[in-house]
Amino acid sequence: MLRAALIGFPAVGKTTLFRLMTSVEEARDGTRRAEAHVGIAKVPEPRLDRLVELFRPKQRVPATVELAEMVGHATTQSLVDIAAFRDADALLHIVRAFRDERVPHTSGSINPVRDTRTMEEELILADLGVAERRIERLHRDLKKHKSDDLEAEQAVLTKCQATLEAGTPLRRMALEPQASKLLRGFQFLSAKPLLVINNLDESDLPSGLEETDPSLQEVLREADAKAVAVCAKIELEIGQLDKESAEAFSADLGLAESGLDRIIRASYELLGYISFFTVGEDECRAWTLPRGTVAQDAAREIHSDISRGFIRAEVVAYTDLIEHGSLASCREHGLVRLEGKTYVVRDGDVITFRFAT
Ligand SMILES: Nc1nc2c(ncn2[C@@H]2O[C@H](COP(=O)(O)OP(=O)(O)O)[C@@H](O)[C@H]2O)c(=O)[nH]1
Ligand SMILES: [Mg+2]
Repeated sequence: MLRAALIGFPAVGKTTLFRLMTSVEEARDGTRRAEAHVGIAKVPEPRLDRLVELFRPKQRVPATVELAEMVGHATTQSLVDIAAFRDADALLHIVRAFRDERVPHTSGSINPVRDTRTMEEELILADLGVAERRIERLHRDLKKHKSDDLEAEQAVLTKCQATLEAGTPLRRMALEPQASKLLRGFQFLSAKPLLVINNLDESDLPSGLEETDPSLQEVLREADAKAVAVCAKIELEIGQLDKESAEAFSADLGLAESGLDRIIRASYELLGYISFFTVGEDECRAWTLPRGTVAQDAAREIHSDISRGFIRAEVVAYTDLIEHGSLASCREHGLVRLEGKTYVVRDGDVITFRFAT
């Protein structure tokens, strides 16, 4: 499951978006609960709807995304301290472009470019603190006894330190696989993929959804980040309408898809995530994977037993299945492939796992 952290300065629309996107709220982080809301969002997936039409299962189970929101007096340091943020696969930084004078702006003016920069600087500073503390520690330990492993760690961290001191986020650093593995445990914030969510003013619709301000684009390029625009206030209004009125209102505003859909789709693109499906009379279900995942690891998403006892995967492409209308017909046409443990799962694969228990 993809885990994302919603971060941002106060009163930019984090809670509004969190409520729009999540259905359940879970308590995590025990005592620190007051600093992080954690909820689950369903991933919009039109292909799953088509499969449900075909199989008429008892249950339709979408893939889910876990969202953690910074609340109350959370600071950048909280991002380091709270597991729900530190362990996130991606950071979603909400910046305020809406002008509403009734909502006070903490830094006095509306400036998404400045806010994007400032947050990036804070992430870099938080990482620099982590790197410096570890380097000091390594320095002391290495004086006591030599160790190749610790020296290798020191070398990589010193490179990170120089990068951060130059004001560059770690996500821009080209790393050998060995080095990235070494760094994984640190969960550096500026190394995480970053999606900037521009919370637009109503009056910016619909053109603001497609066009990113050139100076923001420049900052995004420097940060190696992506952006997506939404208007939380309008989404909230749409959410209160019945289905028909919601569709008419959205069409009037030129909104082809909901803000939730835009954000999740952009996150998937940013992270290079793909969907695969399992189908049957009981349930049709969508699953999420990082691109490049092999069949045996995909099986683990479903159950560790399936991965352990993996025999083979029977795979048919979504488009073939829709075209032929049933798995039996796909089999007759030789469209169901038998794949082994190391098969790299593709976006849209419909998979039946065969396993021994
Ligand atoms: N006009 C306008 N107000 C918004 C929008 N998004 C959020 N707000 C308002 O801004 C205030 C702060 O929003 P909230 O979601 O609590 O921000 P947070 O502090 O980042 O969690 C609330 O009064 C919201 O109703 C928006 O897109 N347009
Ligand atoms: Mg809030």
